[in-house]
Amino acid sequence: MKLYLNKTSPYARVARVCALEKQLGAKVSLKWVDPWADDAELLAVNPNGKIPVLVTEAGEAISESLLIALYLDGRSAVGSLVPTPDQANVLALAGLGQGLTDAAFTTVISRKHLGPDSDSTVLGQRRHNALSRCLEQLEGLVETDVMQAGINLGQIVTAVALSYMEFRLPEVRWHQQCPRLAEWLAVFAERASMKETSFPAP
Ligand SMILES: N[C@@H](CCC(=O)N[C@@H](CS)C(=O)NCC(=O)O)C(=O)O
Repeated sequence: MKLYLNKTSPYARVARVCALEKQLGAKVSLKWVDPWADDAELLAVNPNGKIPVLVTEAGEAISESLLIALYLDGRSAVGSLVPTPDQANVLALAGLGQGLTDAAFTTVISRKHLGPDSDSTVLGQRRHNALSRCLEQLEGLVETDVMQAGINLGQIVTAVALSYMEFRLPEVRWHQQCPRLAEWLAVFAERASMKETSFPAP
């Protein structure tokens, strides 16, 4: 299998953490690409031009981080990342974490391409409000089974989203607003899969 990725994409990091947690690291070769450079090889496997993309051994190109995660989950016998009977809780948490990533990533990209004023547009305000609401809900979930049980996809997506905010939006002081979540992330970030895929120093 071949994973197209870069070092700063939260979506690509989710795919990579899943591969490592499923002990598939040796079976997934990493193809580093710049998704913003219209790389011909990337466009050949994903006309959408985005990472991550996982090309399977049979040559099927799967895009979208959560779909890649589900595919990888079925590729090894190591404990499922979407375990039953908690499937619904895990998927709900994964959706919440993905929403946080989307709001954070779009904020970063809008600032970069449209300038800092993009924060005060209607869409910028909506992103800001979405970030606050997602963080508040996650803070309320910290003590629940889905956050505390053995590793699952929801935890991975959430941890990567929070870590991405530390990396790209350090001015959002979510650690103070969400102390239990900050503690939870500190423990989760000690996992080998998280350390191996850490974002570069800003
Ligand atoms: N929903 C997608 C989002 C993927 C995405 O937006 N990737 C970014 C990098 S973080 C990208 O490749 N952007 C390039 C572009 O938008 O042209 C997923 O979950 O994989």
